Formats: sequence, structure tokens, C-alpha cells
Amino acid sequence: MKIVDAKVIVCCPGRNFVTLKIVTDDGVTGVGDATLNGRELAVASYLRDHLCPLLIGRDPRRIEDLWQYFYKGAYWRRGPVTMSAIAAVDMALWDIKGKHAGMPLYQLLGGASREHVMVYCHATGRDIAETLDTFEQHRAEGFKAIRAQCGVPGMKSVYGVAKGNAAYEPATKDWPEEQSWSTEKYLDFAPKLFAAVRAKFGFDIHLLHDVHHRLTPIEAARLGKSVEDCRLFWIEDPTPAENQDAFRLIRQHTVTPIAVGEVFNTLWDCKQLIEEQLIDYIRTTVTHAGGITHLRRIADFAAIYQVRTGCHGPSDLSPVSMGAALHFDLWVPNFGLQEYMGYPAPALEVFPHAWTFHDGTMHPGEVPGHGVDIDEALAARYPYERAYLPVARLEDGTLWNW
Ligand code: EZ4
Ligand code: CO
Repeated sequence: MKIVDAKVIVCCPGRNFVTLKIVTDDGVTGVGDATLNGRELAVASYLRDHLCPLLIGRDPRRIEDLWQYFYKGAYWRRGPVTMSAIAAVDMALWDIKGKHAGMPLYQLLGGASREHVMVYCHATGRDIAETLDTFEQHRAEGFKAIRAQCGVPGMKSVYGVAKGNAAYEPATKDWPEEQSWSTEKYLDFAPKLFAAVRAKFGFDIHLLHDVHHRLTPIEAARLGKSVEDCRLFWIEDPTPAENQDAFRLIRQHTVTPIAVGEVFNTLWDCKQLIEEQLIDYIRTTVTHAGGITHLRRIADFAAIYQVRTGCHGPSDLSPVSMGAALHFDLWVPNFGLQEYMGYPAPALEVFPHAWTFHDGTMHPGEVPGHGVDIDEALAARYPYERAYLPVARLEDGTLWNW
């Protein structure tokens, strides 16, 4: 059995996605997601120019060996571009293996550990009243866990707040948006938002919040400590995580659970955070952290330290990634929660999928492989459009962490 074709499809059905499609000599195909928001073409080139030529003629069943070949064999290891490209190969090969076996991917991993996968969505608004309204809408849709983000008085634009009635989407066409940030205004306001959610909805629903790397460790400690009574499911990315030591300081001060890792690419990015139990949920994804093969290694390591998974599930990972994530989630013994932001309607048409949503939970379906495909003819009708994530500056113009 041999790989006879490996092609990269870049399309923009509402937003940009990079998809790898691998074809075998017996006509079986597999797809993988390689989308890296705002840097899509770098991964497309890594695949097209460097990995795809090496795939031709290889045995698609040797998933582990191909993973090692592309990771160790490149000499240059890690990084989001490399690991997203390796992930796409890995995801496509697991898809092919599932089709050959006639089994859904979760069965190959060891079978279901639960009946379905709890997912969380986003409530967003320009002020507290609006955020409470969207929180209520999502609760009515059945969600059991909801993330709350809100405009902050005195700040023009804030991470996680949608413009108008559109779903929240951070990337903007052509040029990065510049946002401003005031830690003082945010820290004064955020506890009021959580208190308002608890006052209106009580404690019978999971409440989450994303700080999006904006605080220093001591500021993050103060936030966590000041909202303990609101019993958040987690606060996410309270401070940048390049320096994993930083989380020791936060941990000394607060029992508010912490989720980190959506920008991580390998186990090495989260090793200390997990080993020292400095976090409660690891947010690495099947796309940005090297595919099923590497993500399950991270999860197994995390399990030893009672750290659970909380995979990032933004609209900027394609429905292919969502499918692979849901198979992983259904199997992984130390599952915590899966993010589900949803997709623009054209994206759901371009990527026919077996996964389903019901009453705040999702299921990957029973189709062999990961159950997501790409309609290439339809994808061709949505060509790539250059887009960037925003940048953040302090009020005096200093560049800050977005
Ligand atoms: O900013 O996916 O928790 N979710 C997030 C996302 C990220 C985007 C970046 O591409 O932090 O909204
Ligand atoms: Co986040």
C-alpha cells in the first residue's frame, strides 16, 4: 500500500483554512487540518514544498514512523508551522487507517470512555446586559458550559467581543486591527461580569473566561483570588506561558482553576506546567500540537498529574480538526471539556462532517476514519483572502500581548 498523492487546499469559506488531502493507491483518501490563523500560507508552503514530496510512495499505515521521520528527521524541531504541518499529515493518516479498518477513529484509539463530549461556547456582549442575553441564548440552546467575555467601560475594543450581530471572529482582512488595553480598567471590571452571571444564572452551569495572556503573574493571582466565590470552571491564559515558572506565583494565591496551552505545539511547552501541577486543563489541539499521535502523548503525561484536557476549538481550526478532536475527546480518559465556537455556514458546506451537536454535547459519529471530508469543487469557489489577527497596545502605545 502506497501514498500516490498529497495535495494542499487553501480556501476561505467565511475564513481561511489549510487542508491536506492524502490519496493511496487503493483509492482511499484522508484529510488533515493545517490551519494556523494569520500565517496560513507558511504552513501550506511547509507542506507543499517540503513534506508532500516525501510522502509519495510511502506506506500510509506507518503513522508513527512518519511522525518521527518528519519531527526528528527535519533536524529543526517544534514551532507552530512545523507542528501544524506534521499534524495535518498525522490526521489524514489516522483518517485513512480508520477507513481501512472500517472503524471510527475513536475505536482505533481504544474506544469510547464516555457517551458524549461536553462542549462550551462563547457568550459575548459590549456590556454586561448584552453578555447576559447571549449567555441566556446559549443556555436555551442546551449548553452546559459557557465562556463569558464582555466590553470593558473606557476601552474601545476588547478580546472576545463580537462586532455587531456577527459571531466573534478575531482575524480581519488585509491588515491587523490595533486594539488598546488597560489592565486597570479590566481588573476593576471583570469580577463584576462574573458576579452578574452568577446572580442571574446561579451555579448550575459552568462559567469560563479567557484572559488571553493580558496580565502579569501577580495581576493574574489577584484576579483569580478576587473571583473565587464565583467558582469559575477555569480562567484561561491568565499570563503568557513562555516562562512556565510564572504560574507558581499564581498558584500560591488562588484556587481558581487555570487552563493554558492553545498556542503550544509540543509536550515540551507544557511539561513543567503539568509536572508541577501549575494548571488544571491543557488546551493543546490536534492541529497545532502535532496531530493525534502527539496530542495523546501530552494527554497521557497530563493524566499522571490529574491535569485534564480542555482542547481549544476555535472557528479558525477547520471542521476537520473538530472531527479529529471529538474522536480524541470521546476516547481520552482524562477528558475535561472541549471548546466549540461554531463555523460560518459556507465552511460547514465545504467540509461535510459526521459530527453532531445535541443538548450541550457533541459526538464524532460512527463513520470510518474521523468522519470529515472536503468538497474540493466547492472549496475552489472560496479562494484565500489575506487576513491577520489583531495586535494589542497599552493606552500609551506600547505593544502588548494580544
Ligand atoms: O484567540 O483562535 O480561546 N480561544 C481563543 C481564540 C484565539 C484564536 C486565535 O486564532 O483564545 O479566540
Ligand atoms: Co483562548
